[in-house]
Amino acid sequence: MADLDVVVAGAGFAGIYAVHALRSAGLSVRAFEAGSGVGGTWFWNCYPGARCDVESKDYSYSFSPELEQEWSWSERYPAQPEVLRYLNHVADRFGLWPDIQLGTRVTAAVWDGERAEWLVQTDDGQQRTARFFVSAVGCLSAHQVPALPGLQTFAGPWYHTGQWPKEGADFAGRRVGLIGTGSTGIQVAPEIAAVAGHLYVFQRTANFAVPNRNKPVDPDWEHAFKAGYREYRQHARESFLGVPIAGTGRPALAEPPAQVQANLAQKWRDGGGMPFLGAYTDVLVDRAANDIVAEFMRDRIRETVADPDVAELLCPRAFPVGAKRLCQSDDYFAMFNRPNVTLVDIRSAPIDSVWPGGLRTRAGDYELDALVFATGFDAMSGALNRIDIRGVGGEPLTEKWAAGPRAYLGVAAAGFPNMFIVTGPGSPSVLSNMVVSIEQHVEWIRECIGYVLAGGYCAVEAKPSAEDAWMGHVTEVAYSTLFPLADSWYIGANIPGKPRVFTPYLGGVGPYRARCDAVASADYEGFVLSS
Ligand code: NA7
Repeated sequence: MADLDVVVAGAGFAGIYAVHALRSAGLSVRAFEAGSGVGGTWFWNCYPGARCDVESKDYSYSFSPELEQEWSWSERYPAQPEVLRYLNHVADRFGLWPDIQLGTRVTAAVWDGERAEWLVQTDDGQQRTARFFVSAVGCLSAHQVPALPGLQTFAGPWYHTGQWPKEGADFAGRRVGLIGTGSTGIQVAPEIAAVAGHLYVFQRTANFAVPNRNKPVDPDWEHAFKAGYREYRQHARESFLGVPIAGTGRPALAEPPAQVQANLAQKWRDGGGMPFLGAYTDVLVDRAANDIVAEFMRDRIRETVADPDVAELLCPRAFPVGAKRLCQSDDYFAMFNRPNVTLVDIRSAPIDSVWPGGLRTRAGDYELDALVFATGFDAMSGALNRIDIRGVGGEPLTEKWAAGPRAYLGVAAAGFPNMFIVTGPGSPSVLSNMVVSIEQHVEWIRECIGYVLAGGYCAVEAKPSAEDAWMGHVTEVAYSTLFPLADSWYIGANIPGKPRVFTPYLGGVGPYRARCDAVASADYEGFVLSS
């Protein structure tokens, strides 16, 4: 008999809720978390300026009406320390600590077909058996430092934003080089510029950013909003993105141009990426509509950045707006008006190497005291691939995923019985409000495990044919949009040598939930249940 019903890998938003939900269903559960605290992404990404780009009222658990009423967010968009406080509060409030082992990384998980259980190993030398293995390792946990020749010779400190030191980094008066201008680079840059002697931003690809218009949460507004929280949450679950959005519901191309400009200007004043992109129905599927929005955004850069050459270099042109994660910042572009900030184009003159005193590009040397990498993650599959996971017949997951990550409904991989992946490849995950998608997956997994146990089965496994059909559908939906036109981490393009497979499901959170529910109602159609 297995030691546990379920081992959970990770204790971020997904792992925390998995422990609570599975334990509440009467199962014995143990979560192993590599960090010395809970929080996952929100534990590791503690760089200055780290902030969620989904509003706090949306980016929070809905499973407990009491929690929802008790907790008060201080800002429209929560900063990293507040998200971390919230997750610690959840762990306290629901008494989860006894079932979460911190500072312990899952190193291997091997399926034993004879015993129908997983043998899970951790880096402290433990071996635990469990009937089910639930991955809650997150979509953006395997950080990526580019292999720059000479990095080890650099005389100063260097950091990756996804592994930021808890004690912080001191940039006061220093010459700092920042590589990466994605969501993270755009958040951290103004914070560094505010204290550094000089900040050099090394830009390979210019990026779009909308204003946050972040502000404190007004207590009267909060009180009124919370009165309708339950109904709001239901709308969120049924919505496309996991956040109810009031768009026009019309295509931009069908509207008079002046009206489109006025609407976009209003969304710009309101702030926020999802409402801005969601203003019109055709922005992410029709290049002509997308170009209108992209040009509107380039105009905002031109009117913000004083030096026209710098402004032009900051104008994104390499991909449709929204096809890479839309960044949010109130002060990134204006930062380039500071005398202590220089934008360096490493598209035309790429980085050659690092030398002890700084960075060498093909155009020349930059003297630097510190380096910051905001270069992103091996997304979607990276964190799971770093665990030695072996399914039926000892097949490694890395081998199964050699041509790209895949899973039936984005939650279960054929050949890996009794294993579930919260927000796995092929589910809405990163292209939705993660908390809504996490709750949906955890609850679906809880029901599935309940079904297996109640039916006296020993294993549930996705059929290869169901997985193939599902991933075919994921691809088909993705290629009906503009998303595949960008070299994004959604498609694995940010990792040299990674197969180009569009991984998140773009069919919408509400329809996806309905599909998962239909599969469950049809006695887990597409799965094999074995006795
Ligand atoms: P992203 O969005 O993957 O951005 C990484 C940035 O780093 C991006 O500007 C990259 O340029 C740049 N990059 C990556 N590798 C290199 C090398 N080798 N040389 C120069 N520049 C490089 O990561 P983030 O952390 O910003 O955001 C990840 C998600 O976290 C975000 O989408 C939110 O969902 C939260 P590129 O564009 O590839 O030319």
